[in-house]
Amino acid sequence: MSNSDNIKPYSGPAAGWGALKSVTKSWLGSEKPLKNLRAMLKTNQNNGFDCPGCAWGESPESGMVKFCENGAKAVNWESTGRYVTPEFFAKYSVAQLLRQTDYWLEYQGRLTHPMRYNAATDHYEPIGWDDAFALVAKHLRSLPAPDMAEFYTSGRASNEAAYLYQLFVRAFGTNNFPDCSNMCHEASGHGMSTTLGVGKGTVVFDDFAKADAIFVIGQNPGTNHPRMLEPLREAVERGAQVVCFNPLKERGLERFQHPQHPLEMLSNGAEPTNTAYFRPALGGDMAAFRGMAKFLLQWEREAQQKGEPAVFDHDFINTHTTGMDDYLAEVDATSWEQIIEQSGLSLSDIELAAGMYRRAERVIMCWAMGVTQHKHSVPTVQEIVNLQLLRGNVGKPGAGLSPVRGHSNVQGDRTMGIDEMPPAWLLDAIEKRFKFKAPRGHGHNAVQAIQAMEAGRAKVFIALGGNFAQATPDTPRTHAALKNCALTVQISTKLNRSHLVVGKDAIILPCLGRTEIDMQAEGQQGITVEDTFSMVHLSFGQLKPGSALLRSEPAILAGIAKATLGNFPVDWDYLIGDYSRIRDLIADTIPGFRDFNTRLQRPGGFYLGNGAAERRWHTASGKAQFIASALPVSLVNPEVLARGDQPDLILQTLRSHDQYNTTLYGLDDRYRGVFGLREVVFINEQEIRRLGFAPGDKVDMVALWDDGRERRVSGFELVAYDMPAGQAAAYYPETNPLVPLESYGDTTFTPTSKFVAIKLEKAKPDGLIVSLAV
Ligand SMILES: Nc1nc2c(c(=O)[nH]1)N[C@H]1C(S)=C(S)[C@@H](COP(=O)(O)OP(=O)(O)OC[C@H]3O[C@@H](n4cnc5c(=O)[nH]c(N)nc54)[C@H](O)[C@@H]3O)O[C@H]1N2
Ligand SMILES: Nc1nc2c(c(=O)[nH]1)N[C@H]1C(S)=C(S)[C@@H](COP(=O)(O)OP(=O)(O)OC[C@H]3O[C@@H](n4cnc5c(=O)[nH]c(N)nc54)[C@H](O)[C@@H]3O)O[C@H]1N2
Ligand SMILES: [Mo]
Repeated sequence: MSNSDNIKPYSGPAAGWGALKSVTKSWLGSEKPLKNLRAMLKTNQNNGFDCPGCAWGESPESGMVKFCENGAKAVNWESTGRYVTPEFFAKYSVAQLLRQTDYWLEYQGRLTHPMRYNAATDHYEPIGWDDAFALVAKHLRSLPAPDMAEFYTSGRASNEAAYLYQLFVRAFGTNNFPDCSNMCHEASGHGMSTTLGVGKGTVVFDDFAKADAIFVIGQNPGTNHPRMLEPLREAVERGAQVVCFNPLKERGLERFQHPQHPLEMLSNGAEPTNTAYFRPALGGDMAAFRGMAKFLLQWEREAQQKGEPAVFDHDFINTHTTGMDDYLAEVDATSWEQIIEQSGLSLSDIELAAGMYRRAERVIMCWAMGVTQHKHSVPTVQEIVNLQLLRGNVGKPGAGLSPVRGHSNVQGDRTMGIDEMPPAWLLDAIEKRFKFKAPRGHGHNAVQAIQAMEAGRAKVFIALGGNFAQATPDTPRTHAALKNCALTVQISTKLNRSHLVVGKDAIILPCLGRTEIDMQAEGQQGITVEDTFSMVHLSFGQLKPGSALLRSEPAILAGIAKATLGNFPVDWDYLIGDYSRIRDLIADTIPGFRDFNTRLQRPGGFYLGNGAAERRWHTASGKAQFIASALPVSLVNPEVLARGDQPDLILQTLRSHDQYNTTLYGLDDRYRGVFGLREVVFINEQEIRRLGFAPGDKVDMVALWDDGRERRVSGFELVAYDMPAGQAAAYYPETNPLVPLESYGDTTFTPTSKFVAIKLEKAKPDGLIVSLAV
């Protein structure tokens, strides 16, 4: 057996000709190419709108048109000329829609009308806005306790929407704020606040131009943050090092061509962007960084003996840090055997990486989901910080920590108080400003929200964007949990599976997207977002709304709030008339936003500031804190091995090039050579044969987790791929049925999406493709 025609190796570079061709194709394939082009040109410019793609930021000075292939797709996807109307819902029952693929569902276009589910007919039917708000209010008010409602947020929501949402929900009486961040960068926030006293990255865009080395750990920028490739390429041109830690050779990191340098594209002259590429075991990064620290310590001791210049930055360590001795004792206590075994790297690889780190005066460490979606992600982030502290690589130009965020405003949403464990100062500030008692207990994160709905402890589920049913783990269980609700509400732009996994009552509230003009009583409104470098800026929609009935996210939230609480604790309609009134409330209650409306007028927006970047440490000790943790005894959970079954492979679930999270723009993954197909699993060819299969075979993947449930996805094609032994990689969300709800990060509750222990079985001939089955 050999692979199907869908699998063809890709030899071109990333982001060059192929990218532009693909973008052009999606423009031409769209009903409104000219309109989209106009929108594109305003993306990420002053007075334009913030790209609804990723959270990567730009230099505030740059006036250049900045876009990337995947930003183009995001804009194009939102400003489609296809619509999901009441006629559409009259034509298809929910049962019929459930049989369609995720790709098909979103491809149908923009939602146009508020709709209510009718269980008797199994169809959605139109409902007026006021009736919809009244229905939501009735459900909320009839709950025995406010904690029986869950309020989900996806990271596209604006600051203004997020702020109103948290105000309403807290006035209603709960901190149940599960959000996409729970499944994403939660470990970065925890790991950095405990060590540096800030939960956000310490670098700004301009630091990349000053760094001597940039480490890119567990991140695939060629697909997920394409605009980041430009500073990486510039770094290499300057002679700086780009050091990658990734088990897969991701195309964007290997070779790169920039679409804004057409000459280079003509010559097809791709150049290497990285100076070293290390391919660790899944979850092996903490061990790898521990190994690097062990080399640094050895070299520091040798330097001391020989009276040579120190390897550590002792001035920085003495003035600014605490806990180093305990940490170094832990480094000494960690054996090389364990480091090599767990990292999956050789001693010489680790020495090479440590040497590159030592040679660089200024180092930026970047990371994303390859670091944060593991059981031990918090200590892994802390280990990255420890290493940076040893050489004073925090709070100086060209150096620092950069967890590269996902959704375009996920960082801003947390700043606005979308937080199930809100800090006391936030609640104090809210109580002082609004004169109501804010709930003090911890609310639910995403995993706890599913558990609560499953057990009937939560009965109303409201989603501000996103696709909760597909983005979360243990798909059949999550679906059952949602169906167990009395009411599910989706505030969204496009149809997805979450709209179809309905509670007894269900409502769809269609909203404006970021590309669209938002007119309110006092005129056109802009919204604000915060990028991964803590820059806050305004964004104005440019396009005519997809339907006259659409309302903005803030207006919809205000409608629900007013119907539920009346004009308490604020006059909701008044706020919606002019969003600068919402921003005044933000300025009153959220640190860093003083004179919010005035400072926003500055081109490029303003910087929120970052204590650690200025070497001010808001930690318990008042210093930057080394944290000493032992490496995990085993990376594999006891629940996996409970029956004495050894996994065949460890699976990571990741993104293709043609998707934005659960939104599938197409079925190709060009850089990895997959076309028109998503049910594939990448494995090293020798491993495929070791397990008794051949490339092209169809298999089932079965997760190992000892709780009596079967977790299986079926009919995945085996693709031989250059990657380390013992590993597999397949796309999310199709593989979410394999991720056990109870398999999450310590203290973060982030599902271990990059570490799922699996067995391979020959596909059952009648195997269902699970992304279709509910
Ligand atoms: N076009 C596009 N852009 C996006 C998104 C999208 O879906 N599409 N999603 C947005 C969001 S919400 C986010 S959070 C980001 C996600 O951005 P990424 O984190 O880049 O996304 P993933 O596809 O999950 O890729 C994880 C990468 O980590 C590697 N990896 C997996 N496990 C490990 C490990 O244990 N160690 C190491 N060192 N590497 C590992 C994988 O091989 C892969 O290259 O992108 C954002 N931007
Ligand atoms: N197995 C596995 N699971 C994962 C991950 C993984 O790597 N592996 N990654 C996790 C990560 S990092 C994240 S961030 C989550 C993402 O989880 P979510 O944020 O919940 O999912 P998205 O797919 O981004 O949501 C897409 C939907 O958002 C709606 N939408 C789009 N734009 C707007 C808008 O402007 N306003 C509103 N109101 N709605 C809008 C549309 O209806 C669209 O269908 O998934 C997580 N799940
Ligand atoms: Mo994310």
